[in-house]
Amino acid sequence: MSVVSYVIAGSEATGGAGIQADLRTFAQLGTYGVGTITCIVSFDPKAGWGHRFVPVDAGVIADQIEAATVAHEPEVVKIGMLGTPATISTVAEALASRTWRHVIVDPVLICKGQEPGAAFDTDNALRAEILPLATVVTPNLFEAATLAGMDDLTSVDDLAEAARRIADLGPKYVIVKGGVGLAGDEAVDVVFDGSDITILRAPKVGDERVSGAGCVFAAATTAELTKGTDVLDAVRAAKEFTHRGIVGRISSTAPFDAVWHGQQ
Ligand code: PXL
Repeated sequence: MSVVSYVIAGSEATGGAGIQADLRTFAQLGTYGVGTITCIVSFDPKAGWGHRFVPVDAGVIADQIEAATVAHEPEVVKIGMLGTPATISTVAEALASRTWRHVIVDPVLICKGQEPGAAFDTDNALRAEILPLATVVTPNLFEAATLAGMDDLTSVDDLAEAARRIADLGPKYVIVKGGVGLAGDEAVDVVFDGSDITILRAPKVGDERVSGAGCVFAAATTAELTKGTDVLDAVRAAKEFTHRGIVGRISSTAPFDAVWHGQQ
């Protein structure tokens, strides 16, 4: 079994989220991380830390995927931020041209600084072209509501309903993350495996969103699946790993802390 965890995602220049968090997570969990960059997000400290977003040329993305996949023949891939319909088509085509043991999709939909119209096209392209190729998808509350075509999700039953609807779009396993956005003392995740719902709970660590939590959760799931763990145990381990990183978070002059596990 390959020891390579492959990620196709965006760069987030403060290092808290995106491919930086993914590759760090792979290393922490003992897999060999290989990354392909789809876009570059550079928050702007001069303008309220808003997103500056630059897509990587589709041909350059295809070249990176060719180099990575021919060199390593990875079996497990995580898809993070894609950002444009052109990128989505390029990545979908590359994914479909190989067989994978697992394709983990973190459906990063919105990046402030993108045109709302463009984001709508991007959401639809992700739903139509990437989700059918996913074995595991990890939407947060907002992403789950958007993909499921539901209004606000406010209860565990709503999360379960969204998970069922998203499974109809193709992914075998859907994990809807309640996070800090769902009321209550616990961070609740709902896992749907195509027939059963499993509910995972952990105490919330404060009420602030911590940068990189979603990226690290999907990346940790990817690393565990690379090592041959089954999906439910991989998700449980990823939740525990992410929880520890939220507790150990690192601060910076940016207005949000980032997931960090301290010196190992
Ligand atoms: O956390 C979502 C995310 C993922 N990937 C990139 C990002 C962000 C959020 O800013 O910039 C590249």
